[in-house]
Amino acid sequence: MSRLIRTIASVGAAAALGGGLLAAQHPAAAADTPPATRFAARVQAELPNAQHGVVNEPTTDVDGGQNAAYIAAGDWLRFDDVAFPREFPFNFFKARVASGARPHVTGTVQVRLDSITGPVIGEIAVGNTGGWQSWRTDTVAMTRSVGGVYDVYVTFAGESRADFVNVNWIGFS
Ligand SMILES: [Ca+2]
Ligand SMILES: [Ca+2]
Repeated sequence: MSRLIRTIASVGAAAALGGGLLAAQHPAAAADTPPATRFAARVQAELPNAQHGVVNEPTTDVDGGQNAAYIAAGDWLRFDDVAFPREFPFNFFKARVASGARPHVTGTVQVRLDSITGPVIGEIAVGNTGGWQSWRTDTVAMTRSVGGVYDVYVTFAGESRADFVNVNWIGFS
């Protein structure tokens, strides 16, 4: 199932970038390949090492590129080998989110380390932000400080099965 969805995401990315102009402006997005290492301060949501139920699309957010979309409860993203500073561990989880969810449709963006069933160490509640490209950055304190290298899981939860959020990037501080 996830393989099929990745294929769809790749086709969508290729189609979106086929015009050339966007590809020229954002060559990194065209590769559709997660970086080997990345710093926790900002992790692009559209470049996971694995995911379920998520499709990438071009974003009109300030830095351009792509965002992860069509996200409902039960969907997830995995980012391998994310580096947090060891000497000054990070305490906050942030997510760049937008939502055109219907009234009363809300959900949460959760972060876990090294296991998709591990404890949620940070959780951001999202409802309609004014549209699927109306972006805001939400920040929450985590339940623990994080230093070192981890596989970061972003899981999505909620009562509704409807899509409730787009994510451009996540980050820590
Ligand atoms: Ca989905
Ligand atoms: Ca992005």
